[in-house]
Amino acid sequence: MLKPEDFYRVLREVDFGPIEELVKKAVAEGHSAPQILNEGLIAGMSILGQEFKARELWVPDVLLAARNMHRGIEILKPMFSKEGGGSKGKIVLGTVKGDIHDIGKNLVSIMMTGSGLEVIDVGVDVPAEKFVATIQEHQPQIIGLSALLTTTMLEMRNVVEAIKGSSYDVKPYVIVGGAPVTEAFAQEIGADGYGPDAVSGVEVVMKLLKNRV
Ligand code: B1M
Repeated sequence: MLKPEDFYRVLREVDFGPIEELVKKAVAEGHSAPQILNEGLIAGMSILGQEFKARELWVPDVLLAARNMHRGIEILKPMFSKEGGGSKGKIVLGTVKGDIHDIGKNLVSIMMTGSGLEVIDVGVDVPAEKFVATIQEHQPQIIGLSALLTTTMLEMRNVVEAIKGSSYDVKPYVIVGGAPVTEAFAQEIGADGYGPDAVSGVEVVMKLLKNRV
């Protein structure tokens, strides 16, 4: 049984040593990568998020935790990336303008790569025009948007409108996700799909790709 408090504790450490040790110990004990991710790292980060909200922690604490979280995910990455072979489809993935949160987006990227998709990660704070420009540059079947703030999720509507209103003959599907995003919001802004978590994100993409064949 994994304890979120243990992960919370190592997420707050200055050095990588404790997080590496805890994640490796959980792997050695036979926990699966999704289990370590959800019941350990994300659950620990959730405690931290509550303290951040209550102003018991400050931005530098959270930045430190983000660094540790990325390190933990790096260790788990090979366990997710099991499938090889040709690409099943191409997705451009980014966090929308005004938003620099990237832990969730990076997880989505790992899960998608592990499922055989080619992922082009355009980073964080990405304006609508840049997403549109990727259509010509990369010809993706899907564009995936992530947002973590109730303010920046509104930018998703602009991106969807810019893509749907672009002059390209074949327009990519748009899928959205991130903590404040809901299915109802996705429908309201005209997105083609919504993923509440990284695994569902992959499922939605696979379903959409089947439609396009
Ligand atoms: Co920020 N932050 N933050 N933060 N931060 C939140 C989001 C917040 C909820 C904290 C809180 O108050 N409780 C709050 C938002 C409040 C709101 O809008 N309602 C908040 C705030 C206010 C802010 C600032 C404004 C703080 C400030 O400066 N005063 C500021 C904004 C900066 C900006 O973006 N312009 C800010 C800054 C930061 C840091 C830089 C310090 C850091 C980010 C570091 C980084 O990402 N590199 C940070 C962090 C770490 C958090 C919390 C603590 C953790 C977020 C996280 O990584 N969660 C967060 C509190 C919380 O969520 N508990 C908080 C783990 C991650 C795995 O989950 O990203 O939801 P998530 O991804 C999931 C799903 O959502 C889904 O799959 C993922 C895996 O299952 N998913 C998709 C995500 N994208 C998807 C896309 C898909 C499909 C699924 O398809 C394309």
